[in-house]
Order: sequence, then structure tokens, then C-alpha cells
Amino acid sequence: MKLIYSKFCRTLIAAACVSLVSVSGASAEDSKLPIKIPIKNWSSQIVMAHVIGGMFESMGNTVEYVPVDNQASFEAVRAGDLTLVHEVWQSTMQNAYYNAMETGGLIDAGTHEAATLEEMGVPNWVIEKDLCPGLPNWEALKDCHEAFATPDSGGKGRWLEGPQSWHGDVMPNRVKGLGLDDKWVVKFAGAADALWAELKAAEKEGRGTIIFNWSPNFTDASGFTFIEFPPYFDGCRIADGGDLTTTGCGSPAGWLKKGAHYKFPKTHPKAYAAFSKLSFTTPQIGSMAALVDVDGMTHADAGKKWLADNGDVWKPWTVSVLGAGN
Ligand code: TMO
Repeated sequence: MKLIYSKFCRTLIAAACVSLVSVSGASAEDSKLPIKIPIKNWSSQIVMAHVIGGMFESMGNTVEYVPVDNQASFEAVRAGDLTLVHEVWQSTMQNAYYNAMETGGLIDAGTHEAATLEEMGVPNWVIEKDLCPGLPNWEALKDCHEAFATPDSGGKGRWLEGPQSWHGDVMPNRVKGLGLDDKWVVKFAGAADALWAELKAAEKEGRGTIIFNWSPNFTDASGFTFIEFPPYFDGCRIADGGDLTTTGCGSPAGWLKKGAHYKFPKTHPKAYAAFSKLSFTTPQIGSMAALVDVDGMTHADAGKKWLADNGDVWKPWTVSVLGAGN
């Protein structure tokens, strides 16, 4: 727009110039078609969907919330069935994200400030009660499985993994790779809520518990320790060419990215500008999850409350490059 402006303004009188600029400005309005935002199955993702949707609505856009399977969502963005993805966790989603980019149709829309970790761990009171001496070093797991047995674990210690749709067989392969499969068994939670229910139940019963968890999350504030496994390296997992000698590797600390359908910058230039600028921190994302998992709000209400409480964070992003002078 600046180029057009200066080229014409040098040769046209000011009045013509102003009308030319406002006409070309109007052509960069956002489409009235809804921006399609994915709804997955963990709290910060759903609350953030409503936060971003509310941001777009404040700019005059319409949004549609589309429930999707996490791993399938990247292909859906590539194909244009979704407009964007706003929480791409490196450890468990980079393959699907980069595959969609390589095939063509999904573009990188920037990185959040928060760094991420998705890993097995224990609530701090498990360490304080010394239920597995030596934690958070993983080798402690060789000697403490009895304290982590549950009625469904056949005498072994139970690793409570998230829903299988999140990471496939990463954790069962981890247990085998570490040589712990005679002492530990992986069970999959049906939903994220089952992880938080297990934390409460185990604390009440005073028994050990090991669950899959992540950061940023509401547990950053309530006290949770991630187990330190052998370091991750490229190719250590079975899906990336690894084998039983390498698949004991832990999760990588990683980035949290955004992605968009390649036409989003053209169909909704203002919303895209806002989306590409937005970046949340670890405590901001943790607070989105806490509104639901600690305070018991619905995801939609939590999104509204978060927007109402944090205007200073998000409003600057809605002033797009084109909108700044309007
Ligand atoms: C994708 N998750 C943050 C639940 O691990």
C-alpha cells in the first residue's frame, strides 16, 4: 500500500491521492466468511481458541469453532477446512505440522513466547513423601513401582499417559526402551480430565501417581515435577527411525507454534496480521487452563474472562498494519 501511495502521490493532487488510498484500503478488508478455529481436547487449547476468536470478533470478523482430532488438524489446515492452528507443540506435533507444510497449503504463522515440555512427571507431594526415592532422575523408577500400582495395572506400576490420539505409542515404546516393561505398564487416559481426577484421587488416597503432563499448564502454579529421562535426540523415537536401543529417550523441550492456511493472509489480511503477531507466555497460557481446570468455568466463559482481564495484552495485536491509520 505504501508503494502505491508514494508512486501515485508524487503525480496526483492531494484530494485524488486521498481517495485513491481509501479505495485501495477498502480492498484489503477482511472477508465476511468465518475464520475456522480448531477445538481440540485440552483446556488451554480450547480457551485460547475462544480468546483468539473473541479477538477476531472485536475486529468485526466472524468465527466458527470446529472440533477436530489433533493429529488430523494439520492436514485440515493444509486443505483449508480449518483456517489456523494456534497451539502446535513441538514434541508431539512437529511431524504433522511440517508434513502439511511440505505438501503445501500450511504456512508458519509465528512462535509463541512460551517454551514447551510434554513429559511424564509427578505432583510435588510424591517427592516430598519420598514415594520413589531418587526422583526426578528416571533411574529411580527401577525400584519403586509397587507404590504406583493400581487395580488395573496387574501388580506393575502404572504410567498414566494422555489419550492415545495425542502421541500414539511414544510412551509404551519409552517404557520398553528403558527396560522398564517388566515393572511398569502404560495406561491411556480417556481425556485430559482423567489426568486431573487421578491427581486428586491419588493425593486423597496417599498413593503414588505418575502422569503425563505438560507446561504451560495450570499445574505450573500448583507444583509438579517432570521426570528427567535420557536426553531426546533427532531420530530416537520409533516413528523417526529409532529402535529399542534409542526409544527410551525423553521428550524435547520445544517451541509452541502457530500455523495458517496459505490463503488466510489474503482472505483476512487484518485478522491474519493480528494472528501472526499474537504470542502468549507460559503464565498467560497457564492462566487460560486454570480458569477451567481450577476455577471450573466453561471454556467459552473462560475465554471471555481472559479477554476482559487482559486487554493490555491482546488489544495491541488487533491494530493491524493497515488499520493503524484508519
Ligand atoms: C498436547 N498436549 C499439550 C496436551 O500435550
